[in-house]
Order: sequence, then structure tokens, then C-alpha cells
Amino acid sequence: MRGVLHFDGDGPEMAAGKMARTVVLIGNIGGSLWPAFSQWLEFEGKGLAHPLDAWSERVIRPLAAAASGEAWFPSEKPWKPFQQWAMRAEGLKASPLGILIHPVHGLWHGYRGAIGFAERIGEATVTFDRHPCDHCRDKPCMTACPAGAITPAGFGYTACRGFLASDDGQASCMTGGCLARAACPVGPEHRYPSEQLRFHMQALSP
Ligand code: B12
Repeated sequence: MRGVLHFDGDGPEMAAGKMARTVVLIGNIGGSLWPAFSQWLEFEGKGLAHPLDAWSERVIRPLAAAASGEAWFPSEKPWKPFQQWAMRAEGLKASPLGILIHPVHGLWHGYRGAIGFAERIGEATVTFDRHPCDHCRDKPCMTACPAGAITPAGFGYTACRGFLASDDGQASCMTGGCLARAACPVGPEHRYPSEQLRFHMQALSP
């Protein structure tokens, strides 16, 4: 569980026309999901187009059903505002890369799902008020991308994708993970294991 947020009448819509009053965010920190997911991938998830989404559904849907909530997923359209929810629930802010930075886990975290409840339950989670990027003088993430895809305007998906398709891109980011993400000095101990880095880059590549 990554965080809990409450809504008063402005929550996301649930099936049967109800409005959620509580959303519980579920996600991974560092390589925490990799041992369970990679084992499942090897035996059950092979050949699936979006195995991490499939695994997340498989894990989270029964939890939601058991708790009488409704499960939502980050890749499900229309996209739910997972990053906005995370900003509220955890006090996170966006890094120059577009992904949210966590004061402890750095850029090494993600969201796998959320459970909506029609009732107000649980305590709203503790939030952070210190944003690491505000105190990062050199901002190495801004200069580490070999494709020049990170600019003050944000993340340039087209430049990133184009580079990933080239021989240089295959030999660098595609094999070892996004170099801009790796350049971030926050939470290096939470860095994803190599196989997980490769997996995420393959999911992003053309
Ligand atoms: C579409 C999408 C992309 C597109 C972005 C296209 C674009 N310019 O919008 C592409 C395919 C490029 C992409 C890439 C990546 N993404 Co993405 N993406 C999404 C997705 C599915 C929808 C975003 C959205 O529009 N939401 C709807 C609006 C209403 O929600 P929101 O909270 O208000 O949206 C915020 C984002 O849109 C954000 N935003 C705007 N532009 C961009 C660009 C990028 C690259 C990102 C990450 C966010 C971002 O600003 C909004 C306001 O806060 C979300 C999941 C989700 N449901 O949000 C993941 C998500 C934002 N992505 C995520 C990640 C991790 C990545 C990658 C790192 C994955 C990878 N394989 O390496 C890369 C980023 C590479 C990099 N170097 O930074 C994570 C972010 C987690 C975090 N720590 O913040 C999310 C939440 C998915 C998840 N399962 O956790 N992504």
C-alpha cells in the first residue's frame, strides 16, 4: 500500500454510479515486485502483450473484491490520474523527467493499481514536504540522456523512442535502463535490478 486519499463529493466515479470517498494506492518500491513477478512471468505470463498489467490485475482484483472495493489500473483507459493521486496521498512532486520523485525511494517506484471505496475508510497517509529536486544543484538527470530527450520543457517521447530503436540506444539505455533515471542521486539503493530495468525499457521501446 502506497497511500490513502479521501474525497468529499469530488471522487472518481465507481460502477453503479457511486462516487469513491477513499482511494488506496498500491505500488512497488524499488525491486520489491520483481522476484514474485519474474517468477510468474517465466511460468504463466510468457507471450502476454502486457504481462505486468496482467500480473497486477491478478494480484489486486481479488484484494479489491475481498475488501468490497473497486480495482483500477494505471494503463486502463480512460486513464485515472494516478500521479495526481500520488501527489496528494504521498506529498510527491514531479521530477524533471515527468515521473514523481520520492524523498526516500527516488525515481525507483511505480503504481500498479488502486482500490476505490464508496465509504471513507482509513487514515489519510503522511505526506512529505521536502522535494529532493528543489535541493539538487547539479540536476544530473537533465544532461544524462544521450537522446537529448530531457529538456526544461519535459520528457520528449519521440526523441527517446527514436534513440532506443538505434544501435547505440539498444547497446546503452535498452540494455542498462534509462540513463537519465539512473543519474538521479536520490535513493540509489532502491534502484531496480538489471532485468527489471530492461523489462521497463522494452515496454517503452517502439
Ligand atoms: C501515457 C503514459 C506515458 C506516456 C507519456 C506520454 C505523455 N506525454 O503523456 C509514455 C509512454 C511516454 C510514458 C513513459 C513513461 N512512463 Co508513463 N504513464 C502514462 C500513463 C499510462 C498515463 C498518463 C496520463 O495521461 N494520465 C492521465 C492524467 C489525467 O493523470 P495525471 O495524474 O493528472 O497525469 C499526470 C501525467 O500525465 C503527467 N505527465 C505529463 N506528461 C508526462 C510525461 C511522462 C513521461 C510522465 C511519466 C508523466 C507525464 O502530468 C500529469 C499531471 O500530473 C500513466 C498512468 C496513469 N494512469 O496516469 C503512466 C505513468 C505516469 N508512467 C510512469 C512511468 C514510470 C513511465 C516510464 C518511466 C516507464 C518506463 N518504461 O521507463 C516512462 C518515462 C520515461 C522517462 N524517462 O521519464 C509511471 C510514473 C510513476 C511515477 N513514479 O511517477 C505511471 C504513473 C505508471 C505507473 N504504473 O506507475 N508514460
